[in-house]
Amino acid sequence: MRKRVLGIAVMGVALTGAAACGGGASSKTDTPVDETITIEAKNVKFVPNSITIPAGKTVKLILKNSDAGTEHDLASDDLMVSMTQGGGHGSGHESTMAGDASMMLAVHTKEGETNSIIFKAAKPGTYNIYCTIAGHRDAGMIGTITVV
Ligand SMILES: [Cu+2]
Repeated sequence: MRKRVLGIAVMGVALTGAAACGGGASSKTDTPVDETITIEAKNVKFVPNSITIPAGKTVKLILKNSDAGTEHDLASDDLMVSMTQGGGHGSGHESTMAGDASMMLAVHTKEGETNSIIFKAAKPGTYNIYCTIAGHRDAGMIGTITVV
């Protein structure tokens, strides 16, 4: 019984730590966010594999890689977004686009790590997402983001 409580507490700390570690020593954590969504990359699948976000609002998308031994990313060929924070290829190389550039949605995580991006999607619609790591898309690592 006590062990279970302790385990949950430790996990909470670990998650908080991972979320706080955005990759830069002085990463901006004060960006106002309208909605936060977490997608887990697990067993070469997105969980959930279908999300809905509000158009024109600031959305924080957290990609949590729970698979040992492989990196994952989440990318879209057709969802153009204004990136406020994050993106690029993980730790150290945060894109600092001012938010006026339209770029394709992409977030990358190494095994066991968590990364996030903050962005706005302007155009309502349903967009495909997938993992660009070789073989993962064919293995079913696909999904959709619906902007409403
Ligand atoms: Cu993958």
